[in-house]
Amino acid sequence: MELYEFELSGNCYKVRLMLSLLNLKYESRIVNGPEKEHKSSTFLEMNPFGQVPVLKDNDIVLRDSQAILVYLAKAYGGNDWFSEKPAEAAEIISWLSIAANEVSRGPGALRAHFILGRPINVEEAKAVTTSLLNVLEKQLSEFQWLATNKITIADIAIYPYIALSRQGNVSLSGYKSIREWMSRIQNLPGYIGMSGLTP
Ligand SMILES: N[C@@H](CCC(=O)N[C@@H](CS)C(=O)NCC(=O)O)C(=O)O
Repeated sequence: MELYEFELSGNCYKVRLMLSLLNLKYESRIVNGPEKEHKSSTFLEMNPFGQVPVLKDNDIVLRDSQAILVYLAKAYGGNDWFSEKPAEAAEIISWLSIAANEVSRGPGALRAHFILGRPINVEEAKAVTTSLLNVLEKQLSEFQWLATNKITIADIAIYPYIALSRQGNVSLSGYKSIREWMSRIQNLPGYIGMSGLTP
């Protein structure tokens, strides 16, 4: 497998983490962001949206970190990480949607603003973040994992930008259950981190 990625992207880290938890070998292809390699015609053939991550598995080319998690779980995760039960599958997918929406518009946007200087509406991103963290805290004070009674790709989809939230000037000090959930993830066999993560 080949992973086209930016080193500092939380969405790319999400895929690296999943590959590592599944003990899968892959080659990292670092895409040259400053030179806009992700907007080149060769790259746009793999992902017309011009974004990383992209995962190639032989002749299968996949874009979008959430979709890649689904693929890895189904292709290589056995019966772990996803669920065939309709209600559980829907619950997992609802968290994948939250990863692409609230997580991205909240802690993801704040991090991009404070470390990369991306212009955003800071007040709006902070409000999205606070309401997201409150929902996560409540869920995780009642359950060990987000979607089912064991870890799934829902947890892996949400984890990176929550664990990186300190880089967006977001404090998790008032969120005990979220911090305990993060440490459960950090203790998984095969876990890998990235720079900037809250220990
Ligand atoms: N929904 C996509 C979002 C991907 C995304 O936003 N990628 C960013 C890096 S984290 C990117 O490639 N940005 C460059 C651009 O949009 O031009 C996913 O989850 O993979």
